[in-house]
Amino acid sequence: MFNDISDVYLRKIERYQALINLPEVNADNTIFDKIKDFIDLCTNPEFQIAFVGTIKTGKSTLINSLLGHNYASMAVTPETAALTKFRSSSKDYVKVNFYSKDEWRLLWDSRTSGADAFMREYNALKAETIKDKWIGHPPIYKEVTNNNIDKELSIWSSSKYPEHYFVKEIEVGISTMPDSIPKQVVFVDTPGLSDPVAYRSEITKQYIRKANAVFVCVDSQKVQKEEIETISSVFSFSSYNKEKVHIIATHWDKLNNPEADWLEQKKWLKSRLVGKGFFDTSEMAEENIIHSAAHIYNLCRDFETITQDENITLMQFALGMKMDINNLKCCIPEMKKKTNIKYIQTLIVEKFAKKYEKLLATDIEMKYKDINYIINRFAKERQHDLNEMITMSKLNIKEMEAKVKKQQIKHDDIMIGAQQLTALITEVEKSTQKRLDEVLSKLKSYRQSGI
Ligand SMILES: Nc1nc2c(ncn2[C@@H]2O[C@H](COP(=O)(O)OP(=O)(O)O)[C@@H](O)[C@H]2O)c(=O)[nH]1
Ligand SMILES: [Mg+2]
Repeated sequence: MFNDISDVYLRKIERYQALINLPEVNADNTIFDKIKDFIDLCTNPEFQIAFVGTIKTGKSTLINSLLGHNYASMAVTPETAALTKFRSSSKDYVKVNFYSKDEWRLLWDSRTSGADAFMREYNALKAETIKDKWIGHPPIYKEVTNNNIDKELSIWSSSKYPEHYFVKEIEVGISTMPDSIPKQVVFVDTPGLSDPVAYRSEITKQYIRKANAVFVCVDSQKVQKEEIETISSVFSFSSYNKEKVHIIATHWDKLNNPEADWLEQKKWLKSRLVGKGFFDTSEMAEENIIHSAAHIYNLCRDFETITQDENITLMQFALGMKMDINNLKCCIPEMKKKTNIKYIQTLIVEKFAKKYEKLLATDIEMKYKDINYIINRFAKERQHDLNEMITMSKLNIKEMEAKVKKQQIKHDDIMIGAQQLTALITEVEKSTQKRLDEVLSKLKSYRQSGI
């Protein structure tokens, strides 16, 4: 009998000990991750537009359309392995951040069974021989001319070069972005969601959670079960704000009969993407499911300098659209319009860029409330557990003595633990409130100075 009871107490004490042990409190990652994200957001208020999707769905091509020049690599084999942020800046620059030793170890250990190709390429490029040089390397900041951004970027992000394995994140400053995109609005090109190195897809997932808007690129030629799964996972990381999710059906020009086929396809997509775990209403789906033909747009934009083959691609498109291909140049404005890129650009400006401060402030407030709620719940749970334990340990102090002694747990320790926990919670609450105040006043000063 006694053994049964003491075992229960022992288990409780072990559980309570785990709860009040400060390093164990630390192990509650959701709280600490959320606080870290919150502090990141507060100290560096950026409005992030993330472009996600499986490999080769046209993320980089779309970003290049929106940025007005082919900065991001779109070559057929190389993929974007490092997360790349593009932002407006007075100077053109490329800043490269490398993995730390610990991050690299996590990445290396997270290779999945599908990582054979990753390993083959890693070995073929003899990446191991330069690993020590780059892991833990301090960030490299390089000012470049606008024309050289793509070259500099490809050194660090293209899988042709072994250096790209060790790059965690690249930031690109662009001096020629339209004025309608403030420098706090950042376009993020992400590595594929189904990367065989789990750590890299995890980075993308984290970004989806953090991003203020997400553009999920799916190839309109193959919108099937797999793509719906990608979209579904994006929604699951965006559950508190489904409106931020936009589905971009890329390669629209490659459909057999783009205009008619797209109507059918959008109808099908809407039927699959409204409801639990997807868009809340069909109006939201209607607005946020968008087609694009970014490659065609970029060819039109660069018409004067494109190759013969690219010219043929444009001609085929014009032919399919029943335009007068004898005078291709005259078809450019109409072709550009069909690509839908202007629509996406306007949507980004009207829906996000013009209101980014307000949207950021709302986001910060929501995250703050969320953290407060979790901390309160956490504190209440712990307090309840502690009170219960204190009462019980007082009542049964004699019976417990032997066990308690054995475990070297004293009532005082528990009380100290409880006090430390309360102090920690108060501290965290104070610091989040202080940060919130700081950020709101920072945002206010941005508004006042008209930045
Ligand atoms: N025809 C056509 N090709 C596209 C379109 N978008 C991307 N591509 C091509 O698809 C390939 C992969 O695009 P990329 O942007 O690198 O894909 P990512 O891996 O998602 O960044 C490239 O060869 C692009 O030229 C599009 O809308 N239409
Ligand atoms: Mg890419």
